[in-house]
Amino acid sequence: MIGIRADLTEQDLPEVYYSIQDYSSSNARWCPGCGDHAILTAVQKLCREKQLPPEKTVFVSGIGCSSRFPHYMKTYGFHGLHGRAFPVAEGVKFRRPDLDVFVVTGDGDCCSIGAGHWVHAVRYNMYMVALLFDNEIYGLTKKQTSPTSPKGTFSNTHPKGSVLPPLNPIQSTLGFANVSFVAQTADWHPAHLYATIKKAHEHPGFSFVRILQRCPVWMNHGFSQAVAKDNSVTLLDHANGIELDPQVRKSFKQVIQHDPSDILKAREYAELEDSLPLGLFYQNTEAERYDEYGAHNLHMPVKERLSELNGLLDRYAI
Ligand SMILES: Cc1ncc(C[n+]2csc(CCOP(=O)(O)OP(=O)(O)O)c2C)c(N)n1
Ligand code: SF4
Ligand SMILES: [Mg+2]
Repeated sequence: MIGIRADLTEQDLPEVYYSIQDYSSSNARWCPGCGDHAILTAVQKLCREKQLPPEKTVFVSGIGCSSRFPHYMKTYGFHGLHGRAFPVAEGVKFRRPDLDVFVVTGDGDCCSIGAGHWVHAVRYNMYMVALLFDNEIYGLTKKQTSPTSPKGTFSNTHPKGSVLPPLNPIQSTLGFANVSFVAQTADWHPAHLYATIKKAHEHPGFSFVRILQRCPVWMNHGFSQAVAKDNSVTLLDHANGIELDPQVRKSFKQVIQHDPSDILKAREYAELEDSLPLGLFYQNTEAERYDEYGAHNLHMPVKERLSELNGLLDRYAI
């Protein structure tokens, strides 16, 4: 018979240390050279550095190559419906504010079919990290034009080249109500990628991170200029911005000092086209958070909760 040792206290339990293996599930099935691999590595590293308990961490995604992400994390996960990652994540956070919630979404998933949810996820400002893997194409379904595809992109839906100007996810997010954190990074800058995700995770609210992500299979020209030429990327730097090792900061040839509390300047820099801006565009830690309203009755006794619910329902009786 197994008995419970009454003399043992919490201090007597062995200390748990989570290693990268504790966060890695099966081998990722993305193509060789896909930027998603680098993002997975950065996220697993963050989980280890922060020692996030895997049973208290949730990755929610929609549908797409990027949305396969939860399968490769040994945490909780929800691989949902195309464009619907945000409402699922909001439901999780609303009732379980103790969980660390991450959303993984693609440019099609977020900016096309899921665009309505994107607007309100920003406005709700619930405490979670949203990672937009932007490869400027529909990857999983083999090359259709996405809302972020550059004008003139040849694809299965536009064999003669796409005709509309692309949507800029940073510019759009900076225009949504109650926006509180907007950053941009790139899969080919591992130190910047890691530091950005870390800053996003520390933000008390909804942090939106657009990650420029290479898809060498269907978008092999994507970001090639920026990868090849140092002057195609500009670092937005500031003491309150993304924290970088001085050696890493030095590797950026073009640097602009940008105070992330200045939303007007942030909108201006979001429009930079010749040189892709990487860094923290905007942060406001004081914005209203909707998840705080969901947690108000969590510790209420069941009887009290039921009577409150009945009272509410009575108000709507016809
Ligand atoms: C309701 C619905 N419409 C269309 C699809 C087909 N579909 C699956 S993934 C996808 C686009 C994925 O592109 P993106 O979100 O950019 O992700 P990526 O594969 O590039 O990472 C589409 C149109 C679907 N699964 N469900
Ligand atoms: S198709 Fe593109 S986005 Fe999808 S796994 Fe392959 S390289 Fe990555
Ligand atoms: Mg895509």
